[in-house]
Amino acid sequence: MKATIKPLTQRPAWKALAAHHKKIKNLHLRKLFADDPKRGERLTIEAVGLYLDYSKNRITDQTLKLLLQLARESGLPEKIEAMFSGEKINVTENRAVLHVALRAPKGAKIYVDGKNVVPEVHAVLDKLTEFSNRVRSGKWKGHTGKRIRNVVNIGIGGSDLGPVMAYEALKHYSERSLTFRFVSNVDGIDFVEASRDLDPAETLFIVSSKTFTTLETMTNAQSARDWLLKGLGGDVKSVAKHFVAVSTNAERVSAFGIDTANMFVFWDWVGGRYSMDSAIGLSTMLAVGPDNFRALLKGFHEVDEHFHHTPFEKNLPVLMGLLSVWNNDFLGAQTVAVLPYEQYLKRFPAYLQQLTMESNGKHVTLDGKKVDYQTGPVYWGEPGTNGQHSFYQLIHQGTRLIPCDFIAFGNALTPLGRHHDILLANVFAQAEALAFGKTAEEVKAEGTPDWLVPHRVFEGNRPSNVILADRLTPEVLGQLVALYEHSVFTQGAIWNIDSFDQWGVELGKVLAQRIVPELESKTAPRLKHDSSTNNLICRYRKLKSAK
Ligand code: G6Q
Repeated sequence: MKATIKPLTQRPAWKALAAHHKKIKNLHLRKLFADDPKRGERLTIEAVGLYLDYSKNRITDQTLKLLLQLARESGLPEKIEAMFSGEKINVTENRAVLHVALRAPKGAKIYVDGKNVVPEVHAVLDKLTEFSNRVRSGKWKGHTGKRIRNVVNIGIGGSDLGPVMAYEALKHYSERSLTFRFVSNVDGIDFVEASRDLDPAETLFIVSSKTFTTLETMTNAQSARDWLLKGLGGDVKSVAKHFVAVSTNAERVSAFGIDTANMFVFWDWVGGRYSMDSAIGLSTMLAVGPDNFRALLKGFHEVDEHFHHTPFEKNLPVLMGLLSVWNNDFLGAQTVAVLPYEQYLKRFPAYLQQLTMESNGKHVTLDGKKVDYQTGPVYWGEPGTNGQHSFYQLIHQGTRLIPCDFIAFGNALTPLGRHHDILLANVFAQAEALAFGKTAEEVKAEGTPDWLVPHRVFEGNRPSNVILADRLTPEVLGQLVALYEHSVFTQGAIWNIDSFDQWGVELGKVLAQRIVPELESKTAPRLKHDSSTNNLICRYRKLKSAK
């Protein structure tokens, strides 16, 4: 397969897209819609309960045809098959990429190195279920015999962003008598604030770390251990009742003092940013209960099946990925705004930042050649309508092209007067205004003086997707996350990059470790960095000793 795939810019479809872009680059969405009155119905897909309206993208039928051809020429069908069949597609780490196995139904068979991993996945799910039920029902007691009322997840990156996002997204379904906190930053304030009003006797810490070596997490876990022991009179036996671990590293978990009977495992074929549906989701399961957690997995699986088996022209993640490639590589968009019109999804953009940018922020192809095209765009966003009163100005009238993904729901989880209609009116209005803008003639017709007209003109022709679902259920959350996971996969496949490694993150982990002893040493260290770093270290040492 590898040998037959040409470098991206030499693929016939890429060349055809470049020529096609020259022809249509000045075409306005106003004209595209005027010429095709059914466009807004035609360029839509509905699958697994998600509705995608992609008609407000700057594309024609020919663009779509060429993008689909590009997917085939890029080996996307074969790459999808390779992922689902457990091939080691994360080449730089020589690992399979099997988050899809985490949500496969019990009877499924997915092999890694000749071993079906699905039974293990379900064994862990059952163990998580049993544990969650014990905590939620009060059967699991803390060291002093009190039941657990507070759960603190300690983790960072992939071991934090998914749990935080899912907790916020599914708060409506959560057990309100339990308090959930998430500690990630090594800035001590994160732990101090998260623990300040908690009773250690009622607090359970989940130390979530795939490697169990991450400096931030280990530092926070140690402080949590000290805090607990201080609060419970120093009895080290209390640790077993108040700490559980989620990790792939039993040795380290045990060295920390956590009973490995209270350890929930996952595997090296689960990438950190793809792990919220593994045991890393323990805090989610504790919050919303095992049934809702399984509904979340069901939603993921539905989109996995859809991605795996649906022809590309009707395939939601494939189309979203291809449109993103078009906007990024041909229209020159450098960012994508993700704008959920659903307050519960307030952490969804932050979650997607890691998923998209850690996955596709790569500068070389799978075979190590520097790319001569743009790869992953910057993802960012805020929930609507708040963003409308701040950065939307730039999206409407600035000089940059910012494609937007609007996400909205037909029904509010807790309806309140007219709120939901007003919320949804804003989504539709924003997408409409971005696409069609307001011409000088229209502005003049409103009686605007000539000098003011240019300021009030909206060029329009700003692309957007609208994703609509019925309501934010655990199942729909799973669908949305899987939608973006596979869109990221599609983009990475076209760019021919490794979407599953993160050497940039690894670098950060090593660098800080080198400097810590230089900051802590009692005597002046012999510094061998550049003059700026040396100087900053000296200045910091002076600042802290002056205290
Ligand atoms: C995710 C990354 C990274 C990772 C964190 C935490 O894909 O690998 O964000 O999740 O660095 O790592 P640990 O879970 O090993 O502590």
